[in-house]
Amino acid sequence: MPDATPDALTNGLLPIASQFVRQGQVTQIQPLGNGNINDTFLVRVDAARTDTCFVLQRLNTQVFPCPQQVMHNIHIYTEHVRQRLVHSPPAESRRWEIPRVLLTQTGQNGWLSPEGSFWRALSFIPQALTVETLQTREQAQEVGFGLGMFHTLISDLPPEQLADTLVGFHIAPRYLQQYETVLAALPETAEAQYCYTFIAARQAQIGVLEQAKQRGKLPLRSIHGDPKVNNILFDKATRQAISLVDLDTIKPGLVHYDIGDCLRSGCNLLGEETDRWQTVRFELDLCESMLQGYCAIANAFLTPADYAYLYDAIWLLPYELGLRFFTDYLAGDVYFKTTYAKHNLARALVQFKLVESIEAQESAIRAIIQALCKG
Ligand code: GN1
Ligand code: MG
Repeated sequence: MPDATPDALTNGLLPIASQFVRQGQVTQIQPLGNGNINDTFLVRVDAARTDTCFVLQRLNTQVFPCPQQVMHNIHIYTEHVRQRLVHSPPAESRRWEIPRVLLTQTGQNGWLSPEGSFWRALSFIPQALTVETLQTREQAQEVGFGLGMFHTLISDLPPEQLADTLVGFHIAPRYLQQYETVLAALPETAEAQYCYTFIAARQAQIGVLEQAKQRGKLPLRSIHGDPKVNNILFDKATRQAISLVDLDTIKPGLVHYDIGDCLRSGCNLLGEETDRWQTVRFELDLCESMLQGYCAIANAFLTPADYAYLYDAIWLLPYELGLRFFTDYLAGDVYFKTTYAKHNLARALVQFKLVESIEAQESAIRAIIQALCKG
């Protein structure tokens, strides 16, 4: 939607937002965040002279073909965590928030528009902020702790209770197969050649986590699927992590997908949207703090085998995402939203630079993991 002003964009949304309002009137609708898949808005409602907000989202049904399964998983997750926080909260007590699904006026958990779009609403968590990139070790430690808290709270949620809402998500070898089917369209630019060579040189390693899963070394667990740093909410006053939002990809998987994804997004000071891809690097000190924060709480359920594959996860997830972005660039930008012609190519280059930086610091990263494993 490149040429739509925020107003033009949101005006047509009033009838949709109103489906989720039981009391009061919608006073404002603004775009919220910058997700690559769904469309997200903040809706302000004036009810009985108090101002309240909620989050309105259109689920991308090209990506999530069964919205009801997504809602089912969110329901299972939120109910499980609510119970768990009451009956067996983690030792460390702190503010921890779970978004609530808001129902329509007719009591449904979503609304299907006449054109076939699926809309749903979630409660807005107040007194919170998000960041696009991390700058300090304290923030990194909090992000790690937040992911660890999220995993701990669902560590006793059997993954069989969750539907597979996005088949093949984070199954890295499948992304390689998809890439191979679009390769015929490889443009002869230096950047595309760099990506092609980069992928080819490493593709033998792409199955590292899936093989460990198949051999029974790494168990399927309930996971988040998309814990990028901007999905962590920090308390405005204490700056502690208080929630992990964007719950659409909660499903069975390996915690390694989450750990790798969180580190690849958090340990890159320039962020994944930078156009200065040549200078992207993986920050070792942020990596250390994030893993320390994570293990401080996740140590309770992590096994020695989990630790043994942490480096592979840190290496694989940026490689996988670079591959996904590059494939989408070659396929004509059919999956990730873009705002300019070579956007997905630029994003791929950023991820591949991170991988290079991780490889160059492999022994230092392994030493950090080793120290945590013993600690
Ligand atoms: C997508 O939409 P967003 O930004 O929350 C993608 C993630 C990627 C991320 C990269 C369902 O997430 O896997 O890591 O972009 N989500 C899906 O920014 O594919
Ligand atoms: Mg997401």
